[in-house]
Amino acid sequence: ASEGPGDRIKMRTFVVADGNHTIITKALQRPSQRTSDKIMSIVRPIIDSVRHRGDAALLEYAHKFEKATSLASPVLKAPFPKDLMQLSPETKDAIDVSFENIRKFHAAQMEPKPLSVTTMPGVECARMARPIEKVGLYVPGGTAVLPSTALMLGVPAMVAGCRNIVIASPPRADGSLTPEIVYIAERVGAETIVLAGGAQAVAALAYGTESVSKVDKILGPGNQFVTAAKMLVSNDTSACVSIDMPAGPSEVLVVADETANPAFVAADLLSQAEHGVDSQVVLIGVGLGDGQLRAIEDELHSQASALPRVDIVRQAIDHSVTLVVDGVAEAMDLSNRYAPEHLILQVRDAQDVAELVQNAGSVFVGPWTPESVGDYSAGVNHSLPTYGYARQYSGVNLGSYVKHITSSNLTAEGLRNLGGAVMQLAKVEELEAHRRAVSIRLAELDRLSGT
Ligand code: HSO
Ligand code: ZN
Repeated sequence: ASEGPGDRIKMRTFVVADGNHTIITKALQRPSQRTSDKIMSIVRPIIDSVRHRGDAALLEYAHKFEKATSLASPVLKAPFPKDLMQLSPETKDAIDVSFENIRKFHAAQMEPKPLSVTTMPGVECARMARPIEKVGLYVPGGTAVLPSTALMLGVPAMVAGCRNIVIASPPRADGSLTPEIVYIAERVGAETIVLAGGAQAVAALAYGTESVSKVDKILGPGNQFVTAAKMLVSNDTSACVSIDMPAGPSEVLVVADETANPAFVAADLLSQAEHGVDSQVVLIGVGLGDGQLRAIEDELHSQASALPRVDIVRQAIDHSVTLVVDGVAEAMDLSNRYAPEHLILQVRDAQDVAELVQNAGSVFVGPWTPESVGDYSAGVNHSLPTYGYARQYSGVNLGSYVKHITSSNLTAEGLRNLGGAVMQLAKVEELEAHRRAVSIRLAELDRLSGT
């Protein structure tokens, strides 16, 4: 039954030692996601109409979905007008500090020089990184404006040296865009801002329009329509576009022992819960007794009740859980199984415990590291794998904006050393032209050396 305002905001609690194993496995399952046929069938015609009617379709959708009926053009071209980026000095400073930290951390991920290995005498294999030329960055609107996402996607694109950066973000109902996003777009050197959201924005990035350049890769989080559209365009070979990763609702897992401050634990859980009704938050208490659990519960309720977004928080907390385990190893085992987007460690010797992490998007270590620092300003990226994809995906990083090209360079000696193996394998595969490309050269070498 759904609770009314005033009811206690509380997570369900299970003690793992009580043998609730099926309950616990179930509790750690994400709510099933709907990338259903229904969503696909809404998204497909939108993509088609942007693909075929370009800017006109984009504009119609902005009028229809964002109610931005006064919007006259769906794109802004650089240089962006200064009056669209009016910020308070405090906000500008905060963006500048964050920008610099994100820039530093991602610049450090740059490969200093091409990798080169001599695999055999005369056989040199090399690998070099090159920026993806054109990237499309989706910055969501919706229940919260997220200029921080423009930083997290735009700064690494700039550092990697991407030549064309196109930012897409839904306009507000008055047709304008959050000035923070315009300011960040200018600082990262974006060429265009597309005033569009949802599947229509993704389609414009994937296929291009009269005024939007078609991009090579689309990055950024979004709702189910954005996710569905990213999946569809990345499966269309005629678009020849890739995407960053599958996206799902945001989540956090906090591991806390008796050294943790209950108010901090509650605050961290709530900072993730306020993102959306489908956010999931998990607390794993290590050896916590009833008194300590109660202290966290009390904090959770009282802090949540005072939040402007309490209604969203209440629904997110409704499907979230607390698990109580005996030891930190067991806690990390559960955490690795869940593979959280964000993992917060509020335990004794947190830095040592961090060594036990196998699956997580980003880890926040110790009592003075709330997730918020990574969401905005520390330097790490906040575009991270959700929904258990931290098992196989990395969060957005410099590597997300580059591809690697390999090269081989053989000397005559190298070809003499390697030719036999190549010719033999070509023979096995019955690919005679492959074999001859080697034998013809070896014959020439023999001729030159007069043997
Ligand atoms: N925690 C979110 C990112 C974000 N938080 C943006 C605040 N603004 C998903 O990683
Ligand atoms: Zn956040």
